[in-house]
Amino acid sequence: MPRFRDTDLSLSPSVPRKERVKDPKNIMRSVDPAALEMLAKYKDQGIITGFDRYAAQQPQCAFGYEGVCCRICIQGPCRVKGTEGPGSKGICGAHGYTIVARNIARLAAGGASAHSDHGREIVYALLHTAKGELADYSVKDEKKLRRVAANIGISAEGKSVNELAEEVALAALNDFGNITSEPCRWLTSYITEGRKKKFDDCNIYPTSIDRAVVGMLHETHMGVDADPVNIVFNALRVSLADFTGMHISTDISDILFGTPEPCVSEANLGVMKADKVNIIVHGHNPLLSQTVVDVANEMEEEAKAAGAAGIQISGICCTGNEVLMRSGIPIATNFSSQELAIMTGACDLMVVDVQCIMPSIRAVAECFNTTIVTTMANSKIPGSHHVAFDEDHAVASAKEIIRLAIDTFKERKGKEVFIPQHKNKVVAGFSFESMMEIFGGLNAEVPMQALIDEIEAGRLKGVAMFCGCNNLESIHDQNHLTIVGNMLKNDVFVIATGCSAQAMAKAGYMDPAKVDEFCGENLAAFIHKLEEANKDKLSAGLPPAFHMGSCVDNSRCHDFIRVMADTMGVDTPKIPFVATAPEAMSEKAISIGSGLVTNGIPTHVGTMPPVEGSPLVYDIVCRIASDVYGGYLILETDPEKASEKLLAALEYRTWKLGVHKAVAERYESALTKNY
Ligand code: BF8
Ligand code: SF4
Repeated sequence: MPRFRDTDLSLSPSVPRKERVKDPKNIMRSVDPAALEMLAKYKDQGIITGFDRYAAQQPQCAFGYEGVCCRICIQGPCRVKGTEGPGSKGICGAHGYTIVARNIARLAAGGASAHSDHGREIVYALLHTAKGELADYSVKDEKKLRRVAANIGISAEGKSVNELAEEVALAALNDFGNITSEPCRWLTSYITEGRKKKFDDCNIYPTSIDRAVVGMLHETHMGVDADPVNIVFNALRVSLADFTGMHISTDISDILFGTPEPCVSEANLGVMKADKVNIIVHGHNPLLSQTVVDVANEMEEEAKAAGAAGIQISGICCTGNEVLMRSGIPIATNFSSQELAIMTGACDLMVVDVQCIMPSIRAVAECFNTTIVTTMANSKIPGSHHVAFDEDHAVASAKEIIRLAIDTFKERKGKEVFIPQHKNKVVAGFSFESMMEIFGGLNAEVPMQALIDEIEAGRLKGVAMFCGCNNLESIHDQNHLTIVGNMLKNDVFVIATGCSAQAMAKAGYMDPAKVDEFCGENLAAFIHKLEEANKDKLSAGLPPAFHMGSCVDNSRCHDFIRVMADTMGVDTPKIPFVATAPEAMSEKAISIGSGLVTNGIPTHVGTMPPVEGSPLVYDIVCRIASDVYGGYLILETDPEKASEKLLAALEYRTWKLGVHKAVAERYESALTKNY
């Protein structure tokens, strides 16, 4: 079955491998004006950042890049050299396709474990809160608690808030370690009937998150599964475990800290203030960062007594997204430029938890007046300050950290501060619930229908979800901004999470004033219609691209997909919805991407995952996956070409759905589902 009506669009990336890293020795690899200013200022001054290290690593090992390097046992590393002779296989005889499949499956397992373990921490916090053991937390969003309980089939009747919270927390924990053969509850509660049948038929339901990850590590151990088709399709079970962990993380975080609502903020290094105590929260877990934000107000006077004008908190990576969504805390920057925030000289303290924290921040901090504070037992950096974050005394831990920041600020006097004056206004906070409330302004009964009407009338081309990281294989932020620009201009409704959302926020794509500049006529008209219908509630207006949160909040996008499919009366592989991770970097991006594919979504990745070493595996993820699940990967490193392919995938789905709808109407029959 063709994926695109335009059959000239190939499955292969348009840029040959050797030409993908443009100008490899040039460290000015960004389109973010703040990052460029900072890189220019410190060029050749001996401060080494990821931009220098990227250049130094070029050219990177071709075996690893293509996925044909195996280090799974210590006879290795084995590299697949050529197609014939003893060197064409690993020492154990593993074929290139086995090696590629095992490597990619293990990446997905790593991603699922990161998302899910983060979720588990939050679930324990809810459990202990519900039992009255954590004085510093409470159920902030009782409505969400009740909604989640209802979604997963727990009756709230006659139960106090804490009793219900305890039951929900225990149900979540069960999804991590369930010992029966029942599939994960958080998964089955949030997918379409069509997907339930598909996952059952294909036998890829995870019964518990931990079991799925352990099972995949076992399957890919030396001398176990050699069948690439089996490995790749079983890796999809891990991606569904990842889905489960993400959804648990989002749901429980909302219960503890509140479901996000539209809020106004700013993004880029210009949000830092030279005269204030600047604290940057970085990582992923909101348990600490939200507490730091909550108590910072109380500490303003202490900061002023130290000579500061106050306390300025800003965020990097997904912890930044979490506190932006719930408390309007500005974004300092995203993944690739994290060290540059320290190089402003104004960052008094950077507090980190888990994931996507470059170990190099400590070395960079040594050249500036910055204290790095690690907080988690499983995430330390040699030489940095460690404040063991203690949920039993969250407020005390947060105060200790803020006091450290104030002490560091006192030592800043007389030292150079250089904050690139670039920032943009941001309207964020679009949880799935608030999106539906906004769409409800146009159609109160079936909010999603408001969007579907636009698509069916041909005014909008569909929805594009942006997610994932930065990866210096592309120019920092360039893929994100090129593709979002093309989607908006072509009247595609855009939702975004993670560092992708942060790239857009920094560049003004989340500023309501830019709707007419960035969006095609029809999309701009739709956004203005939504603004008009919600004008009593939304004083700040609506942006061109909608920020739906952190990476675990891709679960909010999955809710969007499910409700869109249910409202359209078809399963997810038929809806005009595409996803893109324009600059994917982390293992989590692999698990998110494969979860989207399993959920029936064409998913573009703009930096190459290590699959090119096996044409068979490449074909499975880009083509065969589609025949089984309806979703597939589009691997394309050129952002212009990628935009074309994404638009073509949307066009194909809309066209196909339109044809079948017309037939159903003409013959007064049910809509066919067999395509
Ligand atoms: O979890 S987008 S670089 S920060 S992995 Fe990391 Fe990638 Fe950013 Fe958020 Ni997601
Ligand atoms: Fe080499 Fe096989 Fe060991 Fe991999 S598992 S390192 S291919 S011997």
